[in-house]
Amino acid sequence: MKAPWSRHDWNRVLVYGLGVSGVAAALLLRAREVAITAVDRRPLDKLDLDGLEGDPGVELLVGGDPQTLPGDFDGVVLSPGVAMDQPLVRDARRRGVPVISEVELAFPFLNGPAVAITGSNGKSTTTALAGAALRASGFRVEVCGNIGVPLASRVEGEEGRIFVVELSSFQLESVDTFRPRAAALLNLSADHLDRHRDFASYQAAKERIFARQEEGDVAVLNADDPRVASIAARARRRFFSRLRPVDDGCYVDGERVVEASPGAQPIELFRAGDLQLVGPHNLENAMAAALVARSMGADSAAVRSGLAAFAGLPHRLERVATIGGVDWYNDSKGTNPDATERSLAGFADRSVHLILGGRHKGGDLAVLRATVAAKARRVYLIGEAADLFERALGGSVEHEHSGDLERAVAAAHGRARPGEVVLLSPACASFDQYERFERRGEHFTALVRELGGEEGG
Ligand code: UMA
Repeated sequence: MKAPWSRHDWNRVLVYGLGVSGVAAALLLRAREVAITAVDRRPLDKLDLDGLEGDPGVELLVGGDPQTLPGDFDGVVLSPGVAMDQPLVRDARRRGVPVISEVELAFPFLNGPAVAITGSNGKSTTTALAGAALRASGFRVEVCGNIGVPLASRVEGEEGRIFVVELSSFQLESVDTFRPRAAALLNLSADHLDRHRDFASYQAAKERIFARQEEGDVAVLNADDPRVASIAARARRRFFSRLRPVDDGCYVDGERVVEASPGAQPIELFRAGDLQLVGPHNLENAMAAALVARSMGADSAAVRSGLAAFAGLPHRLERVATIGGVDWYNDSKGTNPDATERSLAGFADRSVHLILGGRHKGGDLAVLRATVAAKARRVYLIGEAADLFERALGGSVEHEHSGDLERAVAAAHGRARPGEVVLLSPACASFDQYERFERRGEHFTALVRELGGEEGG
């Protein structure tokens, strides 16, 4: 029997990009008997198609980016990595063919409410924290989206699950009806400016997370980030702040994180010391996650225990070893200057041997200068962006050109003294030397482990 096709009356769809989200979108469509043409610039032997290649309802066009829409289609489903200015996408829009993201495709099929988290930094950690807090409160939860699990791949399953979805600007660019019951925008700083035209269009993509919310929904906003705090929303706006009390939301009061709601007594939600995660940015992430969970009815004690039990995600300020009194941290997911600055904030002044560099994504690297000069004892430059960083840091800190991670790790090992820290937080994408940031982080971890020492937490 044909499965219900609730929103679109589509019979023929082009799926652009065959990474994990394109394959999940294609499988969702095929389960509903929609004919698809699947496009990817990579050759067949480089793709993992999960059985799609043997399906007569799937036409494969691989090994290049077509310049025009190859036929008549009811819609185009975009993978996040495919830019809206690709010629095929432009052609589809010119012809009036709807172009939607994989998240938008999946949304009408969800059999439970969605909550969503975006921001320039901290969104994966916050998504995982919100999932942990909701789970501790007894909800069944699917943690998915940009964190690595396409939303389309989680559609099948029991009813009543809460979908906790991390969304990137790439995914938000082409959502239309997606309506999260609670949505958080954590912070805004320059990122992906190689893909978005300018900061304004990057911010506009991020704000789409709130566009379809209704009055009973909740918009969670960072009161300490002026660009975020001033965003208007139809939903109830709840704020989090490290710096001052808020009327509706949560804030830091000494060691305590307090939740305030209009017409109710403030309550203690958790304590900063409950968290296993370190750094001021993680306190913000935990507050945002708590508000998202509370919006869905999570109990305050369960929120506290869920947040406290969470030990962190790999590649995000992950302590991988202590060797001769030196702590080694893998922060390979620190792929823009703001992320690196946040990670540095948690360390003592002049204690960090910082490995920086990779592929620059646009934006001003000099924003890092003051923090790097304050926190770093020495910088080890790697990858394509090494010269850009050298100019951006302007001689404010000792540095060397290491070229790659092997040499950077060896050099830092030779120089770091007990009590100091070696931190890979490159402020750049990995694609000049690695397939993805996880590979870079794994390589770093392997190199560090070869040096010996006790394992980290
Ligand atoms: N492709 C083309 N033509 C193009 C561009 C890409 O054919 O013009 C093809 C590539 O050859 C490749 C496929 O499209 O085969 C890749 O698609 P994709 O880059 O969208 O990757 P997916 O495997 O589908 O992973 C995506 C997200 N990737 C990106 O946003 C770049 C993953 O986020 C996400 O976890 C996954 O969907 C599940 O939702 C990664 C990421 O780097 C972690 N995100 C960025 C970030 O966090 O900063 C936004």
